[in-house]
Amino acid sequence: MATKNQTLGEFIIENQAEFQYSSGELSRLINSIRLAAKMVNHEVNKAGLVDITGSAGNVNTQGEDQQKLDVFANNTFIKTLTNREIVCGIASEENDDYIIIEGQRCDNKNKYVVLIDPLDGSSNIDVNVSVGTIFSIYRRVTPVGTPVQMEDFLQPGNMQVAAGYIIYGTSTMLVYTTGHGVNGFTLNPALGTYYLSHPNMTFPETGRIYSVNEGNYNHFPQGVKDYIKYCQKEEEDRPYTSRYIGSLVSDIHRNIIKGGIYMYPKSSVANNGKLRLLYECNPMAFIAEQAGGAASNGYERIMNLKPSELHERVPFFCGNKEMVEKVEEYIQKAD
Ligand code: AHM
Ligand code: MG
Repeated sequence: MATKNQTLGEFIIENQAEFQYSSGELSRLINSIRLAAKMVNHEVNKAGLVDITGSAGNVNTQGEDQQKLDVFANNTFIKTLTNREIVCGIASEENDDYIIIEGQRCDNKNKYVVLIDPLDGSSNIDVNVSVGTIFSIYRRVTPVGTPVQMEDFLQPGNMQVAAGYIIYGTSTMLVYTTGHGVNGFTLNPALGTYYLSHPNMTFPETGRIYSVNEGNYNHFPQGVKDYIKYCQKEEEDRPYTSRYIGSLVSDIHRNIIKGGIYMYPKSSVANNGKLRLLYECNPMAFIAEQAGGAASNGYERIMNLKPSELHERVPFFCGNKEMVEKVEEYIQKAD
C-alpha cells in the first residue's frame, strides 16, 4: 500500500512482506543503495565547483576532488555495498570483471548480486544536464556460501527481483520496483530524506513523444527510419514530439510520466547499438513493464534475452506498449 509522503524507510518496512523472499536482506540492500545515492547526489550537486575533468586517480591536497564523478559514483556504490556486506557480488559498467564479496561478518551468506551503472550519461555533467544511476538485483543461482560466479550475473532480466534508477535532476528521485508496481521517491535535500512523491507510476494510456539520437538516422535500419517517418507524419494524433536529452534515465523518466518511446537502435556503425543489456536495458525494461509499458530489441522482449557476456550491448526500444509494438512491426516488416 503506497501512501503519499511516506518516507522511503517507512515504505520499505511496510512493504517488506511483498518482497519475493522476505528475509529483510533485500530491504537492507535497497537501504544501502539509497544511502550511496545520497552521497553521489551531494557530489553531483557541486560538480560545477570542483574539477571533475581531472583524470581519475589524480589526488591533490583536497583528496578525492579530482576524481571524475563517474569514478566517484562507482567507488561509492561499491564501497557502500561491500562495507555493509549486504550482497555476495557486484558487477559494474565501470569495471571489466565482476567483484566477489567474501565478507568478514557474514561468511558470504548473502543471496543477492547487484549490477549497476553508477553514473549513466556522465558526459552530460559538464553542461549541467541530469544524470542517473541504474541498478538491477538478482538472487544468485550458485550455492550460498561459495564465491559468486559469472552465471550469477548472466541471468535473463525476467529473473530480476528488483530494479531502479536514481535521477539527479532538478529534484533527485529514486524510482524502483520489486515486481509490485513502480514507486518514485523525491529527496528532500534539507532533511536528507526521500518521500514517496510518485506512487504507482504508470505510463499514460497513449504516448506522443519519441526519443532517439536522430543524428544517427542515416545509419539506422530501414524499419527504424520508417517508424521515425511514421512519428513525423501529419495524421491522426501525429506528428509526435521529439525529445532527446541523451541521458537514458532522464529520457525514460520523462516518457513514463508523459508517455513516449525511447530508442537506441543498432546502426551500420554499431551492430548492437550502444546500451548495455545488464546495466541499462534489463533494469529499465523491468521498470517499464511494471509501469504498464514494454521493452524490446525490435524482435523480442528484452527481459527474455539470455545474456552471454557482462558488457553485452543490445538495440533498445522502451516505452508505451503500443509504441514499442509499432516500432517492432516496422522493423520486422522491413526485413
Ligand atoms: P554511458 O553509459 O556511457 O553514459 O552511455 C549511455 C548514454 C545514455 O544515457 C544515453 O541515452 C546514450 O548514452 C546517449 O548516447 P548518444 O550520445 O550516442 O545518443
Ligand atoms: Mg550507462
